[in-house]
Amino acid sequence: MDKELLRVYFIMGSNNTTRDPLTVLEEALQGGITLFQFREKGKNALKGKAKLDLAIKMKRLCHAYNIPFIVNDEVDLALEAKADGIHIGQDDEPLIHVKKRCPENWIYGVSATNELEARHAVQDGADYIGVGPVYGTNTKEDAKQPIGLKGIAEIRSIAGELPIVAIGGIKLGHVFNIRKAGADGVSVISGISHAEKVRQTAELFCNYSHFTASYS
Ligand code: 3NM
Repeated sequence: MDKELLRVYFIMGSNNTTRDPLTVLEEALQGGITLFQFREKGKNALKGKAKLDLAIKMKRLCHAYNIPFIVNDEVDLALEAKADGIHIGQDDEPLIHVKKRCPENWIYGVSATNELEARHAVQDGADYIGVGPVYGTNTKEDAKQPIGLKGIAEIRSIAGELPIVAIGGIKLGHVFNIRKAGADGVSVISGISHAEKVRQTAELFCNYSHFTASYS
């Protein structure tokens, strides 16, 4: 995959905002996010048809802005919504199984917290690795201990040419150091979905991430 897609990877479910999630997503798209992941999990998460309907609406919106639509964890939902890819965690169905029942041209992402998990992700043929949590986060209930910038650098050295994206507690002020530590971009939930001005915040994330890339 083109690592530029990871520059600002926005993730959201309906419970990551108190506003209309489609409006929030559209504002983030207007701000220039480069990839989107639908992650409908946790308290008050939608289920069944309501979840699929939202996924399809979000996919259409992403496609109107030429941005790929990725689904978190749920392979069947991703297939039904005709997503562009899937992101799987360490506790989900293994990537090699998932790949057997999904289109070859999809984007396949895998989470890794340490070098061993990253090594497996590379061996199993991930297109990118989501590395984290870099900082503390309140968004993911079962988040592991933060791995910091050192953790990014360690996984960068394992990943070789494979694109990596940092996740967990990322705010605007972190972007420079995260990119310098070797990540190709930042994955953000609350830093964008809870922002007072979503479009402008997404735009700043894009500018910061772009600036660091050209600076290094
Ligand atoms: N995965 P926020 S941390 C979804 O470490 C997710 O794999 C993580 O949300 C991991 O940007 C996380 O609001 C939550 O901190 C990210």
